[in-house]
Amino acid sequence: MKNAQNRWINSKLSTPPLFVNNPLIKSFINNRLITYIRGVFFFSEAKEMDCEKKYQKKIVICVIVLFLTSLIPGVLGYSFDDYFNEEENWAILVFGGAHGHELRFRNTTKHAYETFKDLGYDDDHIYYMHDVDSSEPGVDALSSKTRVHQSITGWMRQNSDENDNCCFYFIGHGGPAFSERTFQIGIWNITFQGWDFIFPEELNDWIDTVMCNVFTVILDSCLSGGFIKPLSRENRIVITSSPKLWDSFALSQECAFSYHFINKLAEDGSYGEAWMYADREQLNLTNPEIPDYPFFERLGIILALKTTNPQLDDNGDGIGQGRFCKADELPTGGDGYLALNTYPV
Ligand SMILES: [Ca+2]
Ligand SMILES: [Ca+2]
Ligand SMILES: [Ca+2]
Repeated sequence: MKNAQNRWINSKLSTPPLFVNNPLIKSFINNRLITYIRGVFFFSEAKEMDCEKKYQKKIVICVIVLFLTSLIPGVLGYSFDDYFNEEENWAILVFGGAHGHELRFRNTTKHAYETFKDLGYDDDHIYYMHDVDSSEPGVDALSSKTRVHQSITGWMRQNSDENDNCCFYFIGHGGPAFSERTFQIGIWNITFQGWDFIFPEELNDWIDTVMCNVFTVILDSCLSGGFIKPLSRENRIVITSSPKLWDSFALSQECAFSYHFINKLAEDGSYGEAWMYADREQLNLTNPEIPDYPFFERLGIILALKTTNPQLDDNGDGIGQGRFCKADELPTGGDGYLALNTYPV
């Protein structure tokens, strides 16, 4: 059963058929086909009604004019998509791997998956990658850099079109990539028993291949703010649990940022509302959520959580918003308008 599922997944990840991306065919389908069909029906109805020759002539002229104007993009505004193209939502969830904190990462990714399901996503609209356990409910594949790459440039690119919304949600470790002079997120590759790293520029290149309405990237990892500048684009929301030079922290059972963020999404919050909620709730931390460590360790965690600083950019200028030790309200600094109005469903 699992092998059959894997074969199906592999087929989901294959390159899209040529016609999907052929601009000429897409343009014909989107802009012209409906017009031609309407013209032909119009003409055949007139013939059936057996109207006078002079009217038939006028109808032929009308159909020709209709045909010619339909060649000018956007003039008639009747689009195949307007009638038949659903607005769909696609999500990729990645549990990048644990190095310690396994339970928290695992719980967080599961929490995200179950919330997306409760919100109405079916398994055909979620691609869920897990670091070591492919038997977890809903898991499509074990995480690897290749899988992440293929899930975006294959599965998501093949499925999404211009009126759909996409989300890439990463939960795991992040840090500096000194040799590349940038930042990275880590993907544990169980086959090779080692870490793969994804850099912001390549993640951006992969996401750029996806056609959609709004693309939301959520990164819950240390130093994830380092991804904001390279990922920033128009119609793209970039949400990170921390700025580029600060860590992200965990509660007793889950990653702190995502725990609150996902809880707000579950209450039908938008991505922007969920970001504000997570920012505020981390500052309002209550003791039962803190791991049951000795006093000074607990104190350290409380201080760490109170200095968390989630970031958000959605206006494409490469600059994220979010202040240390302060609950931020959106919109601010030009960001937040898109995120406040974009929902997972
Ligand atoms: Ca669509
Ligand atoms: Ca910005
Ligand atoms: Ca803040």
